[in-house]
Parts: sequence; structure tokens; C-alpha cells
Amino acid sequence: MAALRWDIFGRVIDNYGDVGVCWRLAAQLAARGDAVRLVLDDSSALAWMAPHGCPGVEVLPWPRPSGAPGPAGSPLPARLSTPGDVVIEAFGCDPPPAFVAAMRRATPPPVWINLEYLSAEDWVERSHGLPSPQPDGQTKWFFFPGFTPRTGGVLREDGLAAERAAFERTPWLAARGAAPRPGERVVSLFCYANDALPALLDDLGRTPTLVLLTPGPAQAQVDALRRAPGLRTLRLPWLEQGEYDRLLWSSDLNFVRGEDSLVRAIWAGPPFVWQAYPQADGAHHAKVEALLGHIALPGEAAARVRAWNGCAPWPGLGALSNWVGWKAALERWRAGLLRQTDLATQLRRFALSKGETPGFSRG
Ligand code: TRH
Repeated sequence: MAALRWDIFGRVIDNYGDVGVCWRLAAQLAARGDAVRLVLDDSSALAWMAPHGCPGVEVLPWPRPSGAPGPAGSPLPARLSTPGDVVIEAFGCDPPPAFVAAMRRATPPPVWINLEYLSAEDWVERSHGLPSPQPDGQTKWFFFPGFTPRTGGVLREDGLAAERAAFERTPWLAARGAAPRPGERVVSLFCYANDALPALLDDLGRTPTLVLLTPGPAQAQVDALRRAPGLRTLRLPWLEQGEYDRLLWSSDLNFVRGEDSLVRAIWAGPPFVWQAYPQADGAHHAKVEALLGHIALPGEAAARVRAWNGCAPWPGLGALSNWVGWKAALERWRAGLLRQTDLATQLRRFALSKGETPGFSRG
């Protein structure tokens, strides 16, 4: 297929998923030979997430201050005056008006795609791929990631399985000062503020466990809590995205949150507990149920996932130690997901099917 020129726009709402997903997508498109301009209103997290950059990906600052209104004709930096073949608006972030005007003037116009948040809910299938006609005559297309064949799929690098298979956890953990003691299980914890944390630590601490704490709420909360005698904790720095994957590969159980780390936990293999991005109206409960509906976890595991998301009280199940059925259910689900075409490939095909630009005619 032809090399395409992509412009990916992303704004940081909070946390790291916005940048994390945009970066991963940009890197995967570049790995397929495409050229990507990634325009971010706040790229500061890339300093730890992707400190070495990526060939084929150019990171540019958002042309106007985030949220500042501007007339459609306001000047664009020369670097962005000509749109590429495909414009990705990540999570409905509204590209700068001057850029949208440049898209309208371009002949033929670029394909404009709104890449939405990942959700396991049923309605995603109905919304994926729908057009959204714009007042200026352009068409914006909705592209929904998801876990079923009628969605846009999830991000997965071509060489991921091979890299994962060749990985050795013992030296990796030792090099980070995180080697478990004999008989200790390794648990990684990446979470939002969570009232269930004391109960979780109590259950984990009933058997020897080393909990590796990511920066932010995990560290802040655990620091303030009493630890069971069987529990050791270690504070990690922010890791590069690829290194964070290796943390997930190295652990016996992973706690992940939001969007991107969920996908990485799926590919990693060990059992995982997902914390949905909490919403004040409780809308995240439906997202948790939707995900559980895909996996068929044993009742005990599902009860912990619900409790971790505040959908139910923490179950008095005692030690968190029987992960066999949990792992098997995830393996079955993952096997099905591996047959699904990955998001970057689907996005490319989608763009090629909608495009009229010279770039597409090379496809
Ligand atoms: O940071 P998040 O909570 O991001 C969230 C979610 O995406 C949520 O859906 C969205 O609405 C909100 O942002 C605005 O969790 P997420 O999605 O897992 O993103 C974290 C990123 O950080 C991911 O790309 C993995 C990366 N990461 C590292 O690279 N190194 C690390 O050490 C850690 C802990 C994470």
C-alpha cells in the first residue's frame, strides 16, 4: 500500500491516555512506512513516555493556545499550512479552525476521521464508521475502537507477540531493583484514587507479594496505608511506553486503568484488573459491565473487578491467590481478539476507502 501522510491532532484532557494513544498510533503508522505529524497541545508526557522519539513521527505544538477561540482564517504555522492525506482528530478534540479551513480548501480534501475512545459497549458497533456532515461541506467520519469485528479494533504492533515471547522477566526485574524474593508474587499497580485499595492490599498481603507502584495515585495512596506483613512495595519511576509493557509482561497480576494500559494488559498475558476512568454520574459502571460481558471471568474475579470500580462492595473472599480460571478466561478472549485486524491497519484501510487525494490513488 502507498505511504500516506497523516496529521493526528490530540489535546490532553487529563492523565496520559490522550497522549499515550496518539503516540502509539503515530508510531505504528510510521512503522508501516507512513509519515505522521502529531500535533499536541501538551506533549510534556512524551519526555518520559517516548524520550527517543520515533522515525517518521514529527511532534508539533498546537498552533493556538488550547481552547482559545479563533477566526477560521487565523494564520497557521508554515509547517501545517498543507494538510496531509488523512487528518485524525483524537477524541473529538476539534482541530484548529485555520487548519480545518485549509482542509476545506485542499483539492482533493483529506479524509477527516474522529478517532473515539475505546469502549466494550454494544452501541460502538452501530456508531463505528458513520459519517458526520460538517456545516462547511466536509465530512468527518467516526472511527470507534472496540473488541468485536464490527468495530475498529485495538492497537497492536506487528512484532508484539514475537517480542513478548522472547522476553525474560527475571533480568528485567533485577535491572530495575524489583527482583521478587523467593515465593513472592509480583503485582503492578496503575490506578486512579480508589477506596478499595486498603481491602485489596489486605487480600494481597495474605501471601507474599511485591507490589510495583507506578507514579501518581498508586504511590500516593499506598504510602499512606498500613501494609500487611506479607506485602512489600516498590515505587517505580515513569517508564517509557515499551518499558511499561515489559512491566506488565513481568508481573503475575496487573492493575491497569483508562484505555491504553487496558489494551497493553490484554496483550501482556497475566490476569489483570481494569479500573475504568471514573465519571461522576457513574457512567463508567456500564463500561465495566460491558467489558466483563466479553470475557466470562470466574465469579470471584468478576466480583473483584466490580468492587475495584466501586460498582459493589469489596467481596470478603480472602486471599487473592487463585488466578488459574481467571487466566484461562482471559486467554480464550485474547485468542479471539488476536484474530481481529488491529486498529492501525483498519484505520489505514478505512482512510483508503474514503479518500480521493493523490496519495490514495497510489494505494
Ligand atoms: O492515564 P490514563 O488514566 O488515561 C486516561 C484514559 O485514557 C481515559 O480513558 C481518558 O478518558 C483519560 O485519560 C483522559 O490511562 P491510560 O489510557 O492507560 O494511559 C496511560 C498511558 O501512559 C499509556 O499509554 C501507558 C503509559 N504509561 C507509560 O508509558 N509509562 C508508565 O510508567 C505508565 C504507568 C504508563
